[in-house]
Amino acid sequence: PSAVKLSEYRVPDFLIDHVEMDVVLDGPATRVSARMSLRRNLQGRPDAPLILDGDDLRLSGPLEIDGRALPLSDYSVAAQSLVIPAPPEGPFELHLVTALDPAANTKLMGLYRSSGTYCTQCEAEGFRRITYFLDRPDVLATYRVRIEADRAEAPILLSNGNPESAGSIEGTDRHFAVWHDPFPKPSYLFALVGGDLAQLKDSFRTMSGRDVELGIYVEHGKQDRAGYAMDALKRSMRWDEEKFGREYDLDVFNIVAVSDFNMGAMENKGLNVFNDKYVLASSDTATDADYSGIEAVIAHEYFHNWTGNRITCRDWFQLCLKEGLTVFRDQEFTADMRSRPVERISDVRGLRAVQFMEDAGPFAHPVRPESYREINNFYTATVYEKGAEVIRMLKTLIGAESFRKGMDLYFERHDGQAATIEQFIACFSEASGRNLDQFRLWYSQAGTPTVRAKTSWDEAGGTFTLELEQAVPPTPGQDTKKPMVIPLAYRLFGENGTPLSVENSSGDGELIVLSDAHSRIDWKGLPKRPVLSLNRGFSAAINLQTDLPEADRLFLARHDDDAFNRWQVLQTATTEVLIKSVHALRSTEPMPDDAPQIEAFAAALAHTALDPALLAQLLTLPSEADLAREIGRDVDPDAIYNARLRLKQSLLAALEDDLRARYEATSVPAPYVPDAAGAGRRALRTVLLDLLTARRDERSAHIAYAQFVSADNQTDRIGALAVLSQIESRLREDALDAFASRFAGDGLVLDKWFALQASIPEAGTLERVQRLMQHPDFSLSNPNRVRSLIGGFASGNPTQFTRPDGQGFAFLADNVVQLDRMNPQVAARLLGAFRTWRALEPVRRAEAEKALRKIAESGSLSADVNDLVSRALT
Ligand code: B3K
Ligand code: ZN
Repeated sequence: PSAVKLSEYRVPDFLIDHVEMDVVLDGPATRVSARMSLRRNLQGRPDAPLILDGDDLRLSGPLEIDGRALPLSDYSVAAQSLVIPAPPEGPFELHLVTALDPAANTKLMGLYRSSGTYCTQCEAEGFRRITYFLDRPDVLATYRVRIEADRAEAPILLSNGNPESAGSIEGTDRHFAVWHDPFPKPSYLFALVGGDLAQLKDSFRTMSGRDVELGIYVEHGKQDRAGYAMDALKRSMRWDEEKFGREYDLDVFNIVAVSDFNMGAMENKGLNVFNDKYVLASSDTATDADYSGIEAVIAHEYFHNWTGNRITCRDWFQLCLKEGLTVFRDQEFTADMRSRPVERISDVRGLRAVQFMEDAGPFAHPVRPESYREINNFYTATVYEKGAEVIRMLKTLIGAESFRKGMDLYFERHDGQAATIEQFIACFSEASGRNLDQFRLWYSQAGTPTVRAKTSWDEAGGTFTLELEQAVPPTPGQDTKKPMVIPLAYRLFGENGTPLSVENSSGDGELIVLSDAHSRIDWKGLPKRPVLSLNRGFSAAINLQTDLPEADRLFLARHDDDAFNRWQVLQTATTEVLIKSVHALRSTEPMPDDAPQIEAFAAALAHTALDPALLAQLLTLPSEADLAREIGRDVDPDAIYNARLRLKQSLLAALEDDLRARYEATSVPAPYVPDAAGAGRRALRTVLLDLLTARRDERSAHIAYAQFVSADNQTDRIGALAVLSQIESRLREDALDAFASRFAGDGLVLDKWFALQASIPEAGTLERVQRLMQHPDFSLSNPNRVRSLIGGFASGNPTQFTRPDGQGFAFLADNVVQLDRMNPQVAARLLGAFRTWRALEPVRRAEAEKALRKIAESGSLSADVNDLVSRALT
């Protein structure tokens, strides 16, 4: 397919104001009748034909315009469109009927069936798989939807908006329901559900006193696992009122959980459809991470009601307008619900592990891309997570008050519209009185900026100087870059850790705004050389290189009042030691001295007042992916793995007593509560268990096994099993078997079991994964199973996926090709594992390339896979 370009955007030639749909759910004989009120767009091309999008559709019966059948000669149907060359000049009603077989829809886009339930997914271009339409986000229509189905098979019938009527169809076993959505919306927000589901009910009174009925629909027997999601929903609704002044606008808000879903969830107006992974939780089946994932995704989809639905995107290039902003909002929500510093650390860890990687490889693209071949491939960490960082930087730059004013202006000015990034940014420059032209480079320039910071001290003049230098690396299609606007929050500390309040030469309070390639900042009149804490809270999404002397680092690790930077200082030091070890392991250089790391960890352990969640973060070594990214080229995943293990072993040798004492202190029996405090304690427990078992011997296996068998909740159980699965032993296999029989038939829980086994860093793992693909609870047609087992291997097992014999790559390649015939989106997602293949050492790199070429040559690929493979290879 040819590329779609932002520069070629044209307003639609026609508009659709209203749609009346009649959907008859009837297995392979399902029919969709659509009556659309169309009119020419006066801003469009005056003589343009009407071209409706369609994908894989079958028309049933003749087309009608204003109630009259259209002669066959007056329209034509092609693979992806329906063209009416000369439609009426004035407004008219077009009626057409399409015939669908939802059960045969394995792409899970459009109308499909998940465990028998009829459901839809329309973003980005799925509505065109239901009916012919102007399937683009800048065509906004109101919808009335009548759904009809067998009452026994589908007692629940849902669509967007408010329920209008319902009833039986006399003389049959069938019934119907009519839904009306008064808010004009683009087709990607359309949704419909029909099935036999259990309902959890609740209600919410909005800030203006309206009562909203809330419903969460799940498979029968799982209602008791939906309570946390409902609680998270109500907290999200309240939070959006309090923090952004946004009130919910319909009489009902429904969520449906389905087990076959291509992504996490979907924000359809008034009817969110969710991957059941982000709804269902009980202490016995879900981990703390699952609970916080549910809280975040429920909030995210709910927040889309204003940022995405009431104000939507003009075109798909503006995707970050809704996604980056909504991720920012859900991150702020989590920070308010849980611990702000812990949320920040874990968000930054995620950003670096995925987005920084993406930005440094063949898939790098701007937050607002300029062209795409397949839009589904742009639901990326760059659009989402970097998109959120850009909003956060904007807020830091203009201040919280102007930021809120800008948001208010945005909601007021663009409500009901399909907007652009330019319009969004204009609200903030008006609200703050600041020119944001240069800031907009964050949307158009790909690549993670590097900032080098050099400090100096002039004793005689009492002047402390900071020299900054920024550079943005070249990325595909962008060789040279301009300097960006980089907001660096900072603080200077005097002796004993007291913050100094001295104006810097650029005068911006405790904020340096770097906007040139080079810049120099002076602080004058200081009695002593201060210690600088820079990029506090990760105020700018950059790679920061500082020349901090060892003494300053130790000082900051102890005294910095920014918890993020306290964590960062230790991470940076640990990363440096680990990289030295990697080099030593691959050469004859001596191993580095890890005494300073041991000392820092000992100090953290001794700090009893520290929040356990924060301590868990401090004690977690940089990941293998983090180290690979820092090393950047000629990466040897085995050496990275061994360097980390070696450091864990030295920490254990030096600190065993402290680690054990602390571990035992976390084991206090307490009833499971999925709150931040409990989660922090359990996270710490598993991090300590991992260190305590670093010898990976039989005794280590016993320690982990003991936690596994005594666990009374899934977090402790899976934490123990994750640690145990890294140790080759009989106990590991026993524990894995016990887990499998306990949760047999529960795919969602077994996903954790699949993923753990896929991540075992041993030569036998590939075979194990292949064997597991035959497991009765595994299925290639379920996206969650594929992601946990195949995705878990490709993205969660750096040493085995990149086996030097190339078999890991070849395995992925074969599965991508096979899956592509069934579900291109899921197949394409797996290719994300290749985002860093060029950084590998030559032997592995050659094998990765072979596998990519094999995919490329396998013929009849989907647009999704084709686009990624060709980008990976250029
Ligand atoms: N907007 C959806 C993602 C749709 C992905 C389409 N390939 C979920 C979300 O970001 O909230
Ligand atoms: Zn979203």
